[in-house]
Amino acid sequence: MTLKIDLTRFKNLALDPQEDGVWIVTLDRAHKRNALDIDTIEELVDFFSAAPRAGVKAVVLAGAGDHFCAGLDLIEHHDQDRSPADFMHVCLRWHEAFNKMEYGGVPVIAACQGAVVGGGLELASSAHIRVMNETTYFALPEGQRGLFTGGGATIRVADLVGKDRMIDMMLTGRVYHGQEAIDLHLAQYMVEGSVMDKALEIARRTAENLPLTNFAICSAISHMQNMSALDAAYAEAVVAGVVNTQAPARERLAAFADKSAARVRKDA
Ligand code: 1HE
Repeated sequence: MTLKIDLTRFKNLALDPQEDGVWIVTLDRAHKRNALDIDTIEELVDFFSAAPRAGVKAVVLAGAGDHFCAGLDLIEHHDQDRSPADFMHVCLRWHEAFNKMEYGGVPVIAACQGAVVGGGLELASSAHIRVMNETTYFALPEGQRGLFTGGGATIRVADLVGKDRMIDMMLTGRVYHGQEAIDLHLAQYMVEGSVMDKALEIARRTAENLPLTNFAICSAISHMQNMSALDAAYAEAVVAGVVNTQAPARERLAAFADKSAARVRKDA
């Protein structure tokens, strides 16, 4: 069953489906540096809930303007003067959106320019691949704002950079950019120039894989990281049983056998 995504429902996200099944999803609040208000989070929940059943083969997630995302909408948070229970529920919606991204089975490539900070880094770290350039910088300014992370940084950012570095980022406001950010796994690709061009190139490449294979890569690995090694090995065998016997894989195996398939080369 293929869902249809109603483009007219989205106001804070600009959706741009390409012919090859890659969708460009842009946080479209440049005037607020793409800060995440509750409406944007709900649109992320809607889009990433539908994407795996709507034939979306890969997503490029970008921010309009010079910055990827300034994190929590601090003005909305201030104006709403939320109760602890209210903000807990806000955070649970963030988790809903970001878990749909990480566990949904559709490759998400974040095109990270400018500020990727606070909740913006929580969003980017829910993507499977992050591309950066010379303008990109990563930080967790929550500590300086009198706040704490609430969108999964204690899980995903700590996983990327290590608990000790995350604590330092939050205590001191330390900012990472350039090669150091790559070395810390905050991004996997550094480009000169357009992060969008590189993110699209990567998305198109991933979209050439079989959807069920991408589903396993962009869902099973994350799930298995949450399991004991014994359970993960069992789950891996089950997933491989399903994926590695899928009918379309037979064509690819036959192409390897008859030597028409590309070989793995060091300059590929
Ligand atoms: C915002 C936000 C925001 C900008 N919420 N409105 N996040 C932060 O602490 C980052 C806060 N933002 C910044 O440090 C800077 O704005 C930027 C480095 C991202 C960009 O600087 P700049 O000079 O290009 O823009 P600006 O002049 O600071 O802001 C332009 C407008 O965007 C301005 O609005 P205007 O109506 O006065 O024009 C800003 O108010 C608005 N803006 N960032 C609301 N974040 C689930 S818990 C997650 C915890 C967090 O994420 S804490 C947030 C951390």
